[in-house]
Amino acid sequence: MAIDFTKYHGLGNDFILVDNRHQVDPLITPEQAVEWCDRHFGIGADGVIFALPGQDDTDYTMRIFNSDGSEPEMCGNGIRCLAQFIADLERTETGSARPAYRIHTLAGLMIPKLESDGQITVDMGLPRLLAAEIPTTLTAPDQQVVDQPLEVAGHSWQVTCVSMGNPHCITFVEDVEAIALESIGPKFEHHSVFPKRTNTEFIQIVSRDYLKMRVWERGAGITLACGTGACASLVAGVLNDKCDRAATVELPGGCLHIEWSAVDQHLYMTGPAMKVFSGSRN
Ligand code: ZDP
Repeated sequence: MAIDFTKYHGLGNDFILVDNRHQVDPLITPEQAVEWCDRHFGIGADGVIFALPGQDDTDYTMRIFNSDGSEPEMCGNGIRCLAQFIADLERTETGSARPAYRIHTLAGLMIPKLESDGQITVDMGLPRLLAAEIPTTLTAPDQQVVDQPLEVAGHSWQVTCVSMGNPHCITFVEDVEAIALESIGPKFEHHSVFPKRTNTEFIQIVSRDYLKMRVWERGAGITLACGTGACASLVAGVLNDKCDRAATVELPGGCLHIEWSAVDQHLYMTGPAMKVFSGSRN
């Protein structure tokens, strides 16, 4: 049976969106997701995202398969794409779309809001900072990992770990362009101190409200942007007193605005989500 899909991207972090609103199980398997994501033999994407029926008082549920078939808890650029996808579906079906959605994810409740300028702001909830919550064995389960040494590829890196529902390991560097991401990224991802593997961000502090970031994603490799990674990196910057609670994060695919609210301690991420094309695939 052919399955309809639509491709979206958030700053070049690209996803295949599937309308799964009438069934609680994803319409394709993780193995099929690997094939669909292949850039030469498939459709090409960093992941496949399903818009599923809501649960626990939410409008919809989001699930995502990475391009290697693993399932992350959350996806920041992906949830903006999901919100735009649902709004586009609702507009086609009823002529109008709601301004905000309550989305259930494996990382808890997320609330994307469609702004009048076309951008999408997502309430990404609270960051988790304890080692057990990342998870990492770098320190005791009830301690935070802030500016701690980690030996990777014969070099000692100072790392800070933050979970946005999914794990992130952040390192501040003088020059992000000088990092050999393709060779060093997998060594962080698969390091034995990260039992669920980790996303890895290298951050250059340009000023207290402007960060440059390059990312190696768990299960997807080098991507042009990572929303949860941008949020985690801003939190790491604040914990290390390197940046303010609101900043622009520049990624290879463009900029996100990230704010760690002093009022509710939630992360708010603002950025675009663009439709690329629709198709169907067996
Ligand atoms: O945690 C993981 O396994 C990530 N690969 C999930 C995807 C994160 C994403 N890039 C984001 O924007 O947060 C989609």
